Amino acid sequence: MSEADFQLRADPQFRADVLDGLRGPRRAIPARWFYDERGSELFDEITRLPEYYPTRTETALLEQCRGNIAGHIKAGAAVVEFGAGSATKTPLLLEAIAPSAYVPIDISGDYLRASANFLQSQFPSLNVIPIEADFTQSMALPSGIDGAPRLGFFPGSTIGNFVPRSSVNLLRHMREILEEGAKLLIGFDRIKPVDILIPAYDDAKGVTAAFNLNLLHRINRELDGDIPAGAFVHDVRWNDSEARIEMHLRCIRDVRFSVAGDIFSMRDGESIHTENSHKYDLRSLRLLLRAACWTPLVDYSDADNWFTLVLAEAAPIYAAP
Ligand code: AVI
Repeated sequence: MSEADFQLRADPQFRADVLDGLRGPRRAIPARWFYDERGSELFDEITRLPEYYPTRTETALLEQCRGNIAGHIKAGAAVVEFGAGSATKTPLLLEAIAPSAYVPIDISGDYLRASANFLQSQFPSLNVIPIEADFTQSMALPSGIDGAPRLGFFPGSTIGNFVPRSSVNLLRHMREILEEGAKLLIGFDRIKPVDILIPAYDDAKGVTAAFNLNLLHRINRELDGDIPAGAFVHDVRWNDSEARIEMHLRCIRDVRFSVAGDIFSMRDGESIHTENSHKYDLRSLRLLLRAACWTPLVDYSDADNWFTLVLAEAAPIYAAP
């Protein structure tokens, strides 16, 4: 492929994030770049692994508490999902709420349309309005839901993939999109023993390792790189002071490689930080919501306190002492 061809094919933001991330003294690449087609397939496989408890715990919890959640939601509400809907969790909520409309928002058009078509087939009379957009950026909701009470839905503990300052910014932004008086149903993964957390991100079959290493293959393919993926291993750490799981790609020998024409070298033992997954206790997750002007109304946790769903309200901002 010529230099010109590869410049055309590469996403300029991906290129900038990778080059900046590899240059720094603490190398790091944003986790959102995991999700090319192969990465999304591998993530899907992760959610079904025995070690990866969040998906099944949140689904069971939603099944259990959805009747109670529905009791807090006004009739005729529109459900606005941040991300394309899952084939299991979203129907549970839609059945319980019986909303007037369902608005999934996702940056990946193909994935969004496939998921919206599936949900429309499950709920033929529901007004499904998919929006292809990056919900971290400024955007407007469709006029078709003007005047309807709004329920935002952000499951999956995806909020944990943002560092605290970014998660507060994102939650504030969601409040602006949904507007005052809206509610938000959001999933948080809880702090738990390290011997449960580490295997959830370092499974016996090596699916999470493949998910992490896929990032190097994506860089090589899309950014004309020659990173020797075999010289890197999947490395999972619990960072106790930040209350988060970290994923890294650690070199097991000295390497020198090029990406998009730039040359990089790394020493044996150095790593690229590829993901954070923050875990919360009840107080810290409530504080995070309050910091973003969301008032927690009710929370629901499973019997082991492994996962919590919170229903919060975008209350008016009063002067406070
Ligand atoms: C998408 N997100 C909530 C997952 C998590 O648990 O942080 C991503 C993931 N990374 C490795 N396994 C799962």
